[in-house]
This record gives sequence, C-alpha cells and structure tokens, in this order.
Amino acid sequence: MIQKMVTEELDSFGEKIIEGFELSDDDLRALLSLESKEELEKLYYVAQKVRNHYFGNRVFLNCFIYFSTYCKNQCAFCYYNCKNEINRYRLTGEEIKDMCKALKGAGFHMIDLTMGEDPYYYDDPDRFVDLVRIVKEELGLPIMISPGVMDRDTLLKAREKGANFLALYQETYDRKLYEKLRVGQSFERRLNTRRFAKQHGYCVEDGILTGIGNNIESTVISIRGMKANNPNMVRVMTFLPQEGTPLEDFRDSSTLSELKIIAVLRLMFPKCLIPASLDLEGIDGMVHRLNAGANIVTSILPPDPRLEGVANYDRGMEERDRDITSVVKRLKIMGMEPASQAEFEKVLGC
Ligand code: SAM
Ligand code: MD0
Ligand code: SF4
Repeated sequence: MIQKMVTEELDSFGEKIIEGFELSDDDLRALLSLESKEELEKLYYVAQKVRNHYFGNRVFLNCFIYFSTYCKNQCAFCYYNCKNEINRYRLTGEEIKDMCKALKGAGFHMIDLTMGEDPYYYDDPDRFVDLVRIVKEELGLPIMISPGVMDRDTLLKAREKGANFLALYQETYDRKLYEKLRVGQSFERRLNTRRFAKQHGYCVEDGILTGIGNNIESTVISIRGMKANNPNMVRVMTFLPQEGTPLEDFRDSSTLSELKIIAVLRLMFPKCLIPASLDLEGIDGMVHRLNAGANIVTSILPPDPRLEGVANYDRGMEERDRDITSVVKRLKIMGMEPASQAEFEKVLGC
C-alpha cells in the first residue's frame, strides 16, 4: 500500500488514521515488512503527521531514577538479573529526597521511579510506598512507578500517595518467546497487574522488545496484545546484548527496527505517549525516534553520577550525555519544544 503512495496519498492515509481507521493484521504485516529507505521515510512521514495532529511540535520529558538495581529475577536480556555478578546500589530515602531538591524547576513533566524486584522493597513494600510519598511531597509532579510485578495492595497505596503511571512491559505477547525472556515469571500475573492498575486509576505503559528473536508474526501478536489492554503509553526498545547474561552473544538479523515499529505504533495508537528512549542511542537516537512519531523523551538522567539507565548504550563511556539541558537544546534545533505541564496533565487526565 504505502510503497506506491505519493505525498497527497500519504497525507490522506494520515487523515484516515486520525478519523479512526484501524489497521488490519495484513496492514500491520505489510508495514512491518517495509525495508527500503524510501518506503520507511514514507512511513515516518505519515506517523509524524498523525503525531503532529494531536501533539504539534510539543514533547514531554520523563526523568529516570533507577533507585535500586537489586533484583530477584533472572530475565535473560537484563544486565541486572540476579545471576549477574555486578556492582549494585540502592539509594536511601534521604538520598532520593536530596535528589528531588536538585530536580526542582528542572523542567521534567514526570518522574519515573524504577527498581529491580529488590527483596528489600518486596519484603516490606511500605518502604516503596514511602518513596512515592517523598517524591510527591518534594516535587509535586506526576510520578511513574516501574517496580516490577508489585502486589495489588501496594499499588493501591502508592496510587493514594500520588503515583499516576505504572510502567510494566510485557516484552512480547508471544508466549513461547516470553518464557525464554522472562525466565520463571508468570505471563498472566504481569498482564493482570497492569490491568488491575488501569482499573484502579493508573495510567499504564506497556512495551515490547525487538531484535530479540521476534519475527513479523510475533510482532503483530505483540502489537495486538498491547492494543487489547488500552495502554496510555506504548514502547518498543531494541534489545542491547548485556555482558554476563544468557543473551550476551545473541545477535538478531531481522529488519524489525525500533524506528519502524515506533512509526507503526503511532498509527495503531494515535493518541498515546510513545517514548524516544535515550537508553539505546542517546540524543542522536532521540532525533530519529521523534522523527518516527515518538513524543516523550525517556531515560533522561538526573545530575547524579551514581545513577544508571537500564540497557545503557553508554556503559563504560567517560561522559554521559543524557541531561535535560542537552535534550531541550536538541529539541529546539529540530523545531520542537517541551510541552507545558498543563498539556501533560491533560494527557494524564488528572
Ligand atoms: N524491574 C522492573 C521490571 O522489569 O518491570 C523495572 C525495570 S524495567 C522498566 C526494565 C525494562 O528495560 C525491561 O522491561 C525491558 O523492556 C528493558 N530492558 C532491560 N534490559 C534491556 C536490554 N538489554 N536491552 C533493551 N531493553 C532492555
Ligand atoms: C527508559 N531506561 O525509558 C528507561 C526504562 C522504565 N520505566 C524505563 C526502560 O528507557
Ligand atoms: Fe529484574 Fe526488571 Fe531486569 Fe527483569 S528487567 S532482571 S525484573 S530489573
């Protein structure tokens, strides 16, 4: 379909999506099969058009705080899985409070509190709820939590203390692949935790990985799986092999690029938040992701050298270029700008 379209036809394809046209599985297959630079440029053009219709040139900025890198799980793709013998850290409440003080007025729309499934917090989840309280009291900003599969009672308490968003990525809706990735973890529990949060007033983020053995069919299944649960934010991240993990030497030869999937996600989820994560290719990569239809920059790090990303394209590099000032500077060069807080809260519906 899109291959032969000229500009006016691409424009009217974008219009159709905005008017509510829904892609079929065959449409998804066709779009995910695009390969040539020219075809992909057409896809990004339509995705940008749809994104601009809802968000104009405005971009949201999410601050990433990975406050504990301890984890009891063994995800095959993750550097922080419990079998990997690495240095770990856990910030104290006091340290997080100080960090919040330094973040006042920095320009973030939301703070993402992320941890591994750290037994310190899983044994006594009120400790986690207390962190949410501290961050809310200090900054008053919307809070995303990414704590893994937390129990329902704790999710409700965290919601009460001001958590607005739950990020919990299924990684894939292809169950065979899921078992290989999230080793020993229940597919249903993960799904149901996200559903429960959504039913109880959270916005939710779902996500998938690419370059990890997914093919076109499993990617279609995953996009449909995410759609069925009506997420507020949907992401795709390229798998980056991590030293010391079972998938350390895994190399994928598929052409299912993150950029192509971001654009397809924009057509499937026109009004959703779609991240341009700095975790995979930094600020240069952010530009490409925004040009493919993303509208929220994630994995922007606070000015504290102890903090980590997750996939960490820049692990071991001398300098990290993931601060909000550099992001905003580059947005301006692109002709984009940070949205207002009011615009973000409208998206959240709060
Ligand atoms: N521990 C919590 C959990 O797993 O839900 C919170 C951390 S979660 C936000 C970390 C996410 O980063 C994973 O769900 C996965 O999508 C992504 N990720 C982890 N390792 C990665 C890697 N090597 N390459 C790309 N993405 C990765
Ligand atoms: C990111 N490193 O946005 C972060 C992380 C967790 N909610 C997000 C995967 O890329
Ligand atoms: Fe732990 Fe999350 Fe990494 Fe899995 S992805 S090992 S749950 S930190």
